[in-house]
Amino acid sequence: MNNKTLATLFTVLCSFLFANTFAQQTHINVIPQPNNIIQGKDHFIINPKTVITCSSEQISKNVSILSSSLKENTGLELKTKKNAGAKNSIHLKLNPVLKPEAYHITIDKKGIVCEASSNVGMFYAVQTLLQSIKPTDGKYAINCMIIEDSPQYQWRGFMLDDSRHFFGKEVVKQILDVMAYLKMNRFHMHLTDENGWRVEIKKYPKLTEIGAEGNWSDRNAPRKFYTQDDIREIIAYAAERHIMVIPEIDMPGHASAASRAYPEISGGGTGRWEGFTFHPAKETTYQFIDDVMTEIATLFPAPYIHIGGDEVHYGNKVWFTDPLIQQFIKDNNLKNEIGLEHYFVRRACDIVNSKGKTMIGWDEIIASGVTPDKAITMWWRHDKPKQLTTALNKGFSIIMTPRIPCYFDFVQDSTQQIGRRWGGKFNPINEVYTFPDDINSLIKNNQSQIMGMQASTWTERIADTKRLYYMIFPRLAAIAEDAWTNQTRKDYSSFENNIPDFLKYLDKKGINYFNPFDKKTTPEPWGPTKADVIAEG
Ligand code: TNX
Repeated sequence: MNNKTLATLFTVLCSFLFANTFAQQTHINVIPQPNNIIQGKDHFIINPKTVITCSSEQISKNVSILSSSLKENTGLELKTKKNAGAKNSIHLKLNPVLKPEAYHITIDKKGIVCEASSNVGMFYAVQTLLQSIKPTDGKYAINCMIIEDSPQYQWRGFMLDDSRHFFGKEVVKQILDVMAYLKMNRFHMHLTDENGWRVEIKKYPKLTEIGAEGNWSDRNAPRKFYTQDDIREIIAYAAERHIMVIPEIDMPGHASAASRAYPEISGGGTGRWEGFTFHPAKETTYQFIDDVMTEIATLFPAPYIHIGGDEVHYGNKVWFTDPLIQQFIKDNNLKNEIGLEHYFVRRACDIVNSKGKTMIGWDEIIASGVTPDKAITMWWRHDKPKQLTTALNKGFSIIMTPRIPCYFDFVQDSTQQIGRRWGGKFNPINEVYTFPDDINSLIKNNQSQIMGMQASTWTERIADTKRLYYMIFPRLAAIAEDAWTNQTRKDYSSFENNIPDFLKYLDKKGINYFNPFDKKTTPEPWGPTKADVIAEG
């Protein structure tokens, strides 16, 4: 046999083995499930002599993250060394070829090598590793394998409504910890709405002196809000975990708290929707929004500002009779009140763009005339799929957060009494995980426009932390895997097998949750007032 024949034989043999190994590709006990796993034989045991090594400054931050988390999880206190190539080591290696959020992990009998091109990629490698290291008979063994992973979507989000009830920065930090564990990377803060304006704006102190008073359960509750220092603290905490913080200042509707503080820019409203809108025909309103956006744009480094834009028709009755508004519609050829609403959104978009940011808005904004180069939309009205297809046809980038299955103010089990339902439907974890078929096929056919997925937690009926966590967990894990893992790699039964370890992690952190396997162990927390007991349609 000559060399050439040998080489050919070798290649054939390798590709056979390669194919075989791929055939064994399987799932591991990690959420979100990595996108590519090649299982090997044997295992590596981490012992007190194992060292952590890292050859590049660029990713070395992760050495202390890995060593302190390992100590916390396993009690093992591993030494760290600079040089690579040591036996019995966990080596963090810079691999400039990989995309920023991607990572590789190779585990063989001699040790572990994690590769990434950036701190974020290495952070995700560390998360995967930490979840994979589980004790068996008191030993920390990990199976030999190669993991090659990167996210399906760039937007893996969670939204918290801090307006209806305020939760504060310690709660936010706990949520950010769990998000990081699940490789989620977008935290959307819904900071203003009917019940409270929750972010300090220096130029308009009454927004928080008056507008931060009260909440959905109690109009007279003491004022609560984030100072600009608090926001900076949250942003820094999130950044360490590679999470971007996106602010939402809702307009022109859901503005009641701002109206209470500055009635002169209120667009009026009656009854339940008192002061619901900003006044759309006064230049002082647009000046106010410009000033607020200047502070928000400086405070939040994210390239996006969310302007809401939802449900204006709920509380804009006054627009139909206010002479100033009617005159404004005529003067600007806006046809009617809807034309005026669209005008408002376009101006808000111009203001946001003028601060160097891209606007995000709820799916109402796609009819306003804003364009996909200036704005992104969040599709939320699951009962209006046409909004999604129109947004797609218009070329918008879209973040998927349809009420069903992405709203976490909907109950997660038929036995639960407090929280929303829609025509009898609600959001159990398996449905958050699988997504409805029609949405899945739209996503599949429009991949390039789908930025990702987000769970949104509205808090009208969530008045305290215990209930908040009960609604968020463990469903957040399902959204995380929806957004990270390719559709072809998703498998509910394997995901379900991984939930118990996630629950243990939550237990360790003292975070409440609903246990889908044993409902009795986690009874539904009662709301502080009887008014919370609503299962609405
Ligand atoms: C709709 S989603 C809203 C919120 C409510 C939520 C309750 C959206 C853009 N607007 O104001 O809190 O439903 O599920």
